[in-house]
Amino acid sequence: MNVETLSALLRPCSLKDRVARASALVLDVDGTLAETEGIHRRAFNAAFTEAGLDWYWDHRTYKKLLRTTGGKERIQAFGRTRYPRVFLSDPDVAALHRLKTTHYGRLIAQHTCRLRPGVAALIRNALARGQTLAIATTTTSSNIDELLSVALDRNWRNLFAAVVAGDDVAAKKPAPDVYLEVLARLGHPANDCLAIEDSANGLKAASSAGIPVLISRSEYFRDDDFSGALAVVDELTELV
Ligand code: XBP
Ligand code: MG
Repeated sequence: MNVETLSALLRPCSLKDRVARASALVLDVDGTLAETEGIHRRAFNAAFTEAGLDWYWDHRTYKKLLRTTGGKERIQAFGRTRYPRVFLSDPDVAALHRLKTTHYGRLIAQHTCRLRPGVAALIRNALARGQTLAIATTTTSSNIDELLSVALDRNWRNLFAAVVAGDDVAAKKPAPDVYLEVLARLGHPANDCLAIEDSANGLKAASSAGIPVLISRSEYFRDDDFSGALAVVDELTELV
């Protein structure tokens, strides 16, 4: 047996062990649990139309805009660069974002967005092993509920010891705030936990909080720089 074959055989096993040994798994939502960013994009566009704006974010534009985490911040960043003479106040942005959030809920309900392969098994196995589960996400709290009550379980909240969303903290990813808040609520040492993320911003956020990170590559962030991650996989099926 050559070295490549041997390491290919060992790698998935040691990764699975690494997942099983963590005291807590801290999960990102968008891109990691489900491919939701395309639905976020459609919800933003529906909100722009409803508000009478002629803005439209195509796939390419949205990919660039995703560098700015958080929907309100993304709207503000787009407005500033594309329409510097138009002043969008914080209340204007908040109102537009509320429209977006309503459209997102409607679209998620309509399309019954599925969990990505391996996610349900990862959650099931973790609970069976007695591991703690938590969520650290940038998205709006109600979006987690819209998604997981349909895609996971109506009582999904009971499965997670801590759920921290973007507006619960002062600064969104890549700042470590959501992860630091999860650690504070769980009381686990950072190094005993494992974060599962799909973006470089998420990797930076969790790493800055001292949590080792596994990356599950997603549609919008496939080509991000993931150096510093424990491992990068295409699907969580590789870890269960
Ligand atoms: C997800 C995001 C979110 C969503 C939109 O990042 O950046 O902003 O795109 O959600 P991550 P809101 O997966 O790293 O947490 O519009 O509700 O802010
Ligand atoms: Mg993500």
